[in-house]
Amino acid sequence: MNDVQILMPAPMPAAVIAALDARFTLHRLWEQPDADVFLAEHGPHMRGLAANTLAGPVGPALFDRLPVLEIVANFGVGYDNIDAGAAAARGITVTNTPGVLDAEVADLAIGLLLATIRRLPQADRYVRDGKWVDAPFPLSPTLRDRTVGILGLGAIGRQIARRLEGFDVAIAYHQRTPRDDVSYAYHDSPVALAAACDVLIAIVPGGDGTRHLVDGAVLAALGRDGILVNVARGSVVDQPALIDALRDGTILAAGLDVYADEPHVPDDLRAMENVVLLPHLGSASEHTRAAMGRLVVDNLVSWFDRGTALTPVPETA
Ligand code: A2R
Repeated sequence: MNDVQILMPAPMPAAVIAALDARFTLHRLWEQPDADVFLAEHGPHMRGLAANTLAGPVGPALFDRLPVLEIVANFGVGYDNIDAGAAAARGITVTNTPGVLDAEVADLAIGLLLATIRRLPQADRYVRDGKWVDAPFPLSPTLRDRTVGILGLGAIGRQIARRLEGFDVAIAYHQRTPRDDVSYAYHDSPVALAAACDVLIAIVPGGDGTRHLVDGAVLAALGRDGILVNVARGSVVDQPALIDALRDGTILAAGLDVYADEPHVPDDLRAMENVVLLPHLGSASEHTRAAMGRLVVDNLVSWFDRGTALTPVPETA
């Protein structure tokens, strides 16, 4: 099995590297003094690629340099970093890590919602800054009596909805196809959903199909008491429009885990008191990252042992 050459463009967890080292000949591109020179010499032998968002775009330009590539195993459920259509056209299978992170991201979404609405990070800063001895922290907005809209009731969206059921709030959703297995109110566009709710949680995939799905019109429909939580991808929200909406009171507040140009967060956002900003933590626990890593390894092992991938993305299934 060690004659199978696997390329890893950017670092992954040590356990993934160790497991791949044990089964394959793993090439760490980031350790090469000149990636171009390395790819020119060794690219033609790479049959597998272990990718993550740090790897940069995985598409035709890279595929051209890897002519016998059979599989791209992505570390993450979102694979907007990979041109899956181009992979499919070349017969390359792409896998992602669905299922193993749904609960973790849903937990994070609920935490971010509560942190945003009850202003928990601001309150923590208040205590640390010694202000409590002078005056109580100002009263916060509430989750009580709100309708929460979920944009994308997929695997993670449904886990968010299940958790929200315990909070006694009304739940609504939008995606392109209504589900027949839930009783939440369906709305046929993002604007219609935003108009019907006062919390909007975005949890759709990134990529061209969802670019700026949350734009100025959606934020206006969400309204002055509205709260946006984005745990999807930064590309899903028109970030300049969001900054305007937060600044001029079009919406009340936002909880953001993802941004247009990570890890760069605009100064405008960082200066605002009505936002809670996380550094893309969705699946970032030791437990869940380990599970994701095992699935990356298992996909590669299954492919090269049995010729089948465990979790191919729909475009290449
Ligand atoms: O639209 P549908 O019926 O295909 O439903 C999918 C929905 N969705 C969209 N909704 C509205 N407009 C769109 N253009 C659009 N494209 C997709 O997003 C589906 O219900 C949901 C995605 O669900 P899953 O494929 O199960 O993804 P999962 O595992 O929940 O993850 C969602 C994303 C990842 O791709 C990462 O970017 C992020 O959450 O962590």
